[in-house]
Amino acid sequence: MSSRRHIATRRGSPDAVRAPEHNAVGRGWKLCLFLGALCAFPQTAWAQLQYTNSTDGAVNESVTPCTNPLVRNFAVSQIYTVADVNIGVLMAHTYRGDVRFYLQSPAGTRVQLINNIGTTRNNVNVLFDDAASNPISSHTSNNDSATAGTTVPPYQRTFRPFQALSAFNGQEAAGTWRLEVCDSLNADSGTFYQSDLFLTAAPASIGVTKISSVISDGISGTNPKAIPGAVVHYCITISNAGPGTAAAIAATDAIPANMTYVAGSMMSGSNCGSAATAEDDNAIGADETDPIGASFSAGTVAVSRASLLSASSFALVFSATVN
Ligand SMILES: [Ca+2]
Ligand SMILES: [Ca+2]
Ligand SMILES: [Ca+2]
Ligand SMILES: [Ca+2]
Repeated sequence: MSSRRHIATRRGSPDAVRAPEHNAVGRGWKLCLFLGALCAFPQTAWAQLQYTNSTDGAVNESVTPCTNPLVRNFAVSQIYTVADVNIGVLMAHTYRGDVRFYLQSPAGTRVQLINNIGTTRNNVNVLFDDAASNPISSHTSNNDSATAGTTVPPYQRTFRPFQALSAFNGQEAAGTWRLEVCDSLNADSGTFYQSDLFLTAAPASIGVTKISSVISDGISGTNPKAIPGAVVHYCITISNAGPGTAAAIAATDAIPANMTYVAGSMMSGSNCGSAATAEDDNAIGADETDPIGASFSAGTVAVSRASLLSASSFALVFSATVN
């Protein structure tokens, strides 16, 4: 197949009307993007997601010393980039000065939330938030409310944690987030009741471009035209400008009536020039998620990818002939 590129038509997204048409073939094409599915999660807003663990557990220096803490996990299955983290903890304890909490991200980053604060004061009913007015070190004069019947959120008080939760910002959310609760001093004990992890998802910003070029017409070797029988090469590039990771990307492109898709012509890659990974025409098998999937059915090319990091892109190329 010739690599000569006669005319390159760059087309806008998603309605393909920003750039003028430069050849007759391009005019017949529409880039049809189902935007609702193009970036299914997260959407364009800064969304806050809540994960709750309410499995009660005893906390004391015998059962949960800081060498063997009580562990409460939060399973995050969605794919997105973390922009902000808050966490609330509800527990009863007869001597808050015994207590330490740590939060660990799927990437292994650890942040200590409380470090033996409050001496003889009772219980913890606190939302930890970097944006709070006061640090947790100032929580020394009040007993918090915490019984098996206490409803949270909202949490009774809000403090900045012992270490900043911003250490997690920019990390990927998916995986297991781990809260550790421990008792570091003899005497006095308590019960963990509930924790709520609040993760703010950074949105993704998806862009699409489509390029076409007539690569052969069976007559002219140097200046092929879009005449019947001519082969036209197409490339769809999907990019994510961020700031967050995009998930569940799916785009479709309908082949117009005056064109015929060339069976088995799809290839994927990081850009139009390097797209060399064969994509079969069906929509089944491991090749659909490795990580780029593509298929042709009922006159429509479909391309998909489970996730796309910020500031990255991928491409699908294919061919069609003029009827
Ligand atoms: Ca104790
Ligand atoms: Ca396929
Ligand atoms: Ca396949
Ligand atoms: Ca593939």
